Amino acid sequence: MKLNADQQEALLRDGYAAVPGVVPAAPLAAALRAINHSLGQGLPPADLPVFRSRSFCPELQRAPVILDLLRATQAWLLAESLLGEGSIEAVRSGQIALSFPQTEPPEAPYPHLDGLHTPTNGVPAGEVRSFTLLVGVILSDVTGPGAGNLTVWPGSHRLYESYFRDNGPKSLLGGMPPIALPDPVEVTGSVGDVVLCHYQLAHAVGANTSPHVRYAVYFRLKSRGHDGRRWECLTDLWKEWPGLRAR
Ligand SMILES: O=C(O)CCC(=O)C(=O)O
Repeated sequence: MKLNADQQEALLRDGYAAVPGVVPAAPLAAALRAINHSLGQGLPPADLPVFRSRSFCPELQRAPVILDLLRATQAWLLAESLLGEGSIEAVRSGQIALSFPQTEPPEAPYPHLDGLHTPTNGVPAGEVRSFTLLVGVILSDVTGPGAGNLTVWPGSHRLYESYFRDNGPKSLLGGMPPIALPDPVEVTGSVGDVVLCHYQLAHAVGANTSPHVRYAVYFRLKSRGHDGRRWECLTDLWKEWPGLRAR
């Protein structure tokens, strides 16, 4: 399974591409069942800030029922078509990303790159835990805005690449590059769709003023040896993407 020409173009230009109908019904149902069972055990309110920034249902993050959404489906072949067959480090956990309906008025989302220290995300200060490709599996329909959508700033990956070329990649240790970004887009999709994002794409979770919980699972994939190349990748966006460079 490969991206079609439009999807490849979207990934290059915008930094993300949505691919419909990648994950079949059985693994989706198994994952949702496990997640909902876990939620039925109760959510300790004190843990919510960490759950939001790391993962809900932490006991499931390494469970086959979650990992199989990626490793036992075409999602893995899509990732290999981009990063190279046999070129992806083993993926040992997924992030169970839930967005519950809010009662307060929506606020504008704040763009971030993953792997920068925050008080709740477990990343130590002074480190950047980058990766290559974010694979999002949509577990509940997100058909319009305001439903806890993955929100992205299209093209921000290229703007940041220029910024890091001018200011040095380690400037990221000081926080998000202070540059103006284009308007954000709330990504929509249906159960079983996959969203592929370049690491360097600014993103956030959007407000959820819908009546429904938004369910998604995210996997953070590294090209083999990424940690040794992480700073170079910030100034050379497609260094670890032979499937896109070869087009
Ligand atoms: O929940 C989402 O859709 C986005 C989550 C996110 O921004 C993140 O985990 O870095």
